Amino acid sequence: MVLASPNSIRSEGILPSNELIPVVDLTAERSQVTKLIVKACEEYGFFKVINHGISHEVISKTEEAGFSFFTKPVAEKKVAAPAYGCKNIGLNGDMGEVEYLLLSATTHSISQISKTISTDPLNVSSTLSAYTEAVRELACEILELIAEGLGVPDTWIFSRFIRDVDSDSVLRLNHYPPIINKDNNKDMSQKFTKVGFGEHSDPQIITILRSNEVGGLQISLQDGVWIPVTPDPSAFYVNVGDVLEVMTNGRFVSVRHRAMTNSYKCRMSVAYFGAPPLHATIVAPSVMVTPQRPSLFRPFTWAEYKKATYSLRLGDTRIQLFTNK
Ligand code: GA4
Repeated sequence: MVLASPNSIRSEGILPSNELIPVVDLTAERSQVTKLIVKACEEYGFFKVINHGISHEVISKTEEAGFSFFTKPVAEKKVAAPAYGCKNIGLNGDMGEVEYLLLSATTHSISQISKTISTDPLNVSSTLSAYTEAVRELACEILELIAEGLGVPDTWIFSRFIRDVDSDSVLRLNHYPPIINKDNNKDMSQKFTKVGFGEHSDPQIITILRSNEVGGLQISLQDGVWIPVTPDPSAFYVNVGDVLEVMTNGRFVSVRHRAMTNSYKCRMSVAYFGAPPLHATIVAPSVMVTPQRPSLFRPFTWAEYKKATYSLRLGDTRIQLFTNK
């Protein structure tokens, strides 16, 4: 496959549908749920969750807060920098057709940032806090189901990190403005699709993602083959992050994904990245290490991993830096 330019993607190498993506109904029978989640994490590092129990009100208020911020004039949005960013991703020159709010997922940080993003900061702060608490709880529930499904005796082994008061979890709102097709020719829409957020895996433990009804997210199964994820505003999508790959001793895969822009409509996504505290040591529980599956990674702290992440480019793989010799 030859790409016309790094930012414009042709349809080759993109599978037409996402019927492959596993759907987990959290109200189904528990042992079925744990099995399905483990299988999805092993095969894709990605799945969709329905009947998650998070109220429509919490979700829609967060979407409203996001849109009312992103539709402000640029000069007003810049007041929220460095939480607000436009096009620049990370510290090493990565760029994308995206603007975002990136904040630490703590009540204090949310309330501070709310003062710079809204004229009704108390309202925005309580909206974003309620959303963060709800998705954190969902992440914990999923991580406990995972531990159970893997047969780890301490079922809080993964969720404890993100329940910790010192958890380094973050919340990100991404806004992908449309790439306007001046010819207004729908057949040409592929040509006007650009990379909103380039290919990468998430460094943390787990990501809980949701978007409005506009598509753009794609996951990578094998090199060069991308699967578009059909948007479902009533569901959440779950990504396995690098830390969970390490803590399952490579049994789960951290999914590589990217977000493309839409020619006509704004996409907004909200992602909660569940992370350990900076001082926490990342190591697979002993049941994950067997003679058939010897320990793949050396122990390291989340601070070390985060430092490596920010010293590299967005699309780089960092996990290899932490393998056992
Ligand atoms: C990808 C996942 C999260 O959005 C993020 C991103 C972070 C950033 O935008 O500051 C990174 C990126 C993400 C991975 C590699 C580094 C760090 C940009 C970048 C080039 C907040 C995260 O934790 O890692």
